[in-house]
Amino acid sequence: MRFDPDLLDKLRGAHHIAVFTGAGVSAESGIPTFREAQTGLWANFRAEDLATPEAFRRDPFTVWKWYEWRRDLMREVRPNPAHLAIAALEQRVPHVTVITQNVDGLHHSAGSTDVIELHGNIWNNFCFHCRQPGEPAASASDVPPRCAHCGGMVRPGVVWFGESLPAPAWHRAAEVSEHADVFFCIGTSSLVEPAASLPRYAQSCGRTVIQINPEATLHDGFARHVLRGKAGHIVPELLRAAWPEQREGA
Ligand code: BJW
Ligand code: ZN
Repeated sequence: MRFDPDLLDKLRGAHHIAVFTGAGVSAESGIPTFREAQTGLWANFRAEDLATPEAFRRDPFTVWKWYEWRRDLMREVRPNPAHLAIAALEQRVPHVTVITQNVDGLHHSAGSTDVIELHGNIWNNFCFHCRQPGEPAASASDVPPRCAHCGGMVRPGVVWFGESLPAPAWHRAAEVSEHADVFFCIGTSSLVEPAASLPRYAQSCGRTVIQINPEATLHDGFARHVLRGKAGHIVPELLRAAWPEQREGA
């Protein structure tokens, strides 16, 4: 694959790179994305029946079972070449910040050291009633466990529709988007706000936005460079093209 020489120069000269990721980055690890018509996590459900506080209030058992099913799916998955290449950027660029919408923890597993989780982490739990952290999800249970403090039901540690994003994570993501020299936007449909506003914001602050996705998205218009294809192929290729002298994984 041939890349624009301006893009390669920009990467080599960057002091700080932001990498904004969505479900597409984990697709090649075997985790279904959300919105693909046949195979997506919501192919047979409506998001509002599973990923809202109202859904949990109405039917905590179904919501909990859906998250336990997803945790089972994720227990065996490994980071793919896209996660690994993003982590390897840290050997080439002084500062790399991953801003992820994903809840699977795979950027950490791949070795990225500065990861902002905008939508939480599926392996954490907290009390739906008093918000005290619960036991992390080590072993599966069919029903939501009870909170040790107040007896309320424990829920997964993710951000549902209608809930605010964790304030420290959101403020830091905005700050990084404002200042990073290069802003990658990888594997997200860019439909969910407020996260989807970050590429727009980075572009309005004069940052170089690079979009990587096999499909067209709403944010292609904000990108200086649109690279069409799978993240697991394009991200490692891009690193090899920008830093040909450095070995893979180093
Ligand atoms: C590949 C690939 C490969 C495939 N390589 N690419 C206007 C302004 C502000 C807010 C709103 C608004 N209108 C509505 C709202 C509210 C709402 C919202 O955005 N709704 C939209 C549906 C319109 N937002 C919220 O409620 C947020 N909170 C909020 O706004 O707080 C303020 C507030 C408070 C009180 C009242 C009202 C407002 C919270 C949003 C939380 C989202 N949570 C979820 C679930 C997390 C838990 C869980 O995992 O179960 O987060 S929803 C789901 O979507 C998940 C994802 O992180 C998120 C984004 O999805 P993503 O990653 O983009 O995945 P897909 O499947 O959509 O796309 C995959 C992409 O990958 C595709 O493009 C493929 O082509 C590509 N791909 N293979 C590279 N190999
Ligand atoms: Zn509690």
